[in-house]
Amino acid sequence: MTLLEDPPASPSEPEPEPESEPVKSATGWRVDIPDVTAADMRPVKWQLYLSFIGLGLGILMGLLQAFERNGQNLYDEAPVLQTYYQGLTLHGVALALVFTFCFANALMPLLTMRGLQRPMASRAIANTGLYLAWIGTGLAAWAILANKATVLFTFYAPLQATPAFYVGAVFLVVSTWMTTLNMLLTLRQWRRDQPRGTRIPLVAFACLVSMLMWVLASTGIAAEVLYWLLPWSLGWRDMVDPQFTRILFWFTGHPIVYFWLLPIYVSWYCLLPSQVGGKLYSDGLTRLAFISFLVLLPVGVHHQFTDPGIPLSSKTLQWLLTFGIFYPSMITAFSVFAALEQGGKKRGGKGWFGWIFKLPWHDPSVNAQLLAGLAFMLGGASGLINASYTVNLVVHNTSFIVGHFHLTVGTAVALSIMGISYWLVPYLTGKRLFAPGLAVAQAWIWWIGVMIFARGQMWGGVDGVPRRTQLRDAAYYADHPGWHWPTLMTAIGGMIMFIGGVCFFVVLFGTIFSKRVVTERQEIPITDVEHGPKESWRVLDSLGTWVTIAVVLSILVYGEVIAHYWPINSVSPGFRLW
Ligand code: HAS
Repeated sequence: MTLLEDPPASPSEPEPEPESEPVKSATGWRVDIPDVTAADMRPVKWQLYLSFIGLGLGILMGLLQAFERNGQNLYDEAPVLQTYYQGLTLHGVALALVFTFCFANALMPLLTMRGLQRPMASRAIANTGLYLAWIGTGLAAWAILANKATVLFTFYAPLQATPAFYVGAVFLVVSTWMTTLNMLLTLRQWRRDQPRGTRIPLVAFACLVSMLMWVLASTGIAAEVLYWLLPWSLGWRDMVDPQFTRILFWFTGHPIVYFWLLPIYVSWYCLLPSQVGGKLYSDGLTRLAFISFLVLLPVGVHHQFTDPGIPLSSKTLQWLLTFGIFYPSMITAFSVFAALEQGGKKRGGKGWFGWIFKLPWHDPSVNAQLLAGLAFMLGGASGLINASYTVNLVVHNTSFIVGHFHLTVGTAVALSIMGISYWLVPYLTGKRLFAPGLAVAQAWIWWIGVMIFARGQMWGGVDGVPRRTQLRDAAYYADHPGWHWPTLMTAIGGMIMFIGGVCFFVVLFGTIFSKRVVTERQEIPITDVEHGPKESWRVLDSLGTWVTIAVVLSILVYGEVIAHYWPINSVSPGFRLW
């Protein structure tokens, strides 16, 4: 049987009812995955800790950026850092690549293990992925801190970084491939043990589809770095084509946002409903939503609406596909709202809105994810503004985009990760959550901060405030009329977010170093489904079919872009800022 082979058809489809067995019981702390040992949990835990290091570095840089918007340049005072752009690179790489990737490397295998009720197939692969992630992060961090990679997180040519930066990025991406390979091998083992036709448990299915989407999507950035940027940085290649490498970057660069988002969607679909006492509406609809993200991955040109060298036909096609990929998020909004409403009503909530107040807002994990979801409604709406071709001409390269992505990745994703951590860290460490009241306050502080921050960025953006620019150092921008209030709001909001971030780390360290151990069995709150797999099409489980469709569509859509662009025009030497 191949890894992605379709599940064999069978008239009956018994749901697996695996026995859960304790794995750790010295203090009474046990987890709900049979046969899993501390050695199986180690890569999960250390991927998570690396992710938190990324978060910590990122929010520290965010504080400096907030001060910059308030007219104070702290980069001259800060140790190691030399420029605003160096700090901004660290901010972007630490958050967009390290924090998110390593969180996926932790959560996705854990939930796959929970779904399939067995440890990962290969401890060696899991550990290799872990080492690659740590070494990759170390290399990239060294390059950035040495000011040899001030190229921002998009590392567009012709800006050139030292080779260590690209090698670090490659290692980080390969660590995610290792995770995916291990998950697929685990699926294969599981299939061997199941009666023919057994449906893949929903949570494991969602994790697998998300990772497969990312592996396909990351081929663009892999080709860009391995064939062009790394050899160019090593001096083995004199010139590159900046526009062509940008096309490759954005092939990966849009689906990368779904790689950040989908672990959160797994939590919103498969865990949050049970945390609030509700049920997920439909197994089939959920599978369809995840498959849509896989199939509709070639939409990166919507980041390049203003770029030359890409024909209007490609821009129009990808604009249409972008509106297509809006639907799985609408399915998500419907499904999650339905589950929340059911949970709230079971708790005595009445009427159209009464159930909202009955949700368990006092639970730090639920509270953070609800607030993250509320922010995402605005983040999603602003995504549609960006995606509208003509309106994009107004907002592109302005701070409006920064407002958009702090509502999406900066809150829907980051705040959900914090919320998930409030059950995940106790689950992995056997320690009780420290200061749950502070954890609830933390999420509110972050959320209030981002509302002010994003309002400032978006207001400024429509008035033309550029993004990725040290405003206070540019004479024309420094006292630009009309920009005072939006940039001040950005500064204040950013500082409030920083306080929310510090509170998160207080709770985190308090938990990890706590002496208060958990004594009961730790359970991942997997949700029940109202319309289960018996009511959904078997073909949805056919991972091979969906991957093939995604590959064919990507070749067709990007074939048109590349055919029009050809031949590659390598004209640019590297520009080094060191
Ligand atoms: Fe985006 C640029 C379009 C989603 C991140 N985006 C960016 C950049 C980033 C980013 C980082 O078309 C900048 C990249 C750079 O450096 O240049 N984006 C979209 C669209 C969507 C979208 C159409 N973006 C995201 C997500 C991101 C993200 C998700 C990170 C995770 N974006 C664009 C475009 C650009 C862009 C253009 C280029 C702009 C330019 O010119 O440079 C959609 O997928 C959004 C769909 C989402 C929804 C929301 C559904 C709501 C839900 C919440 C349910 C509520 C709950 C809570 C659960 C329709 C699911 C209930 C609570 C209670 C209390 C009841």
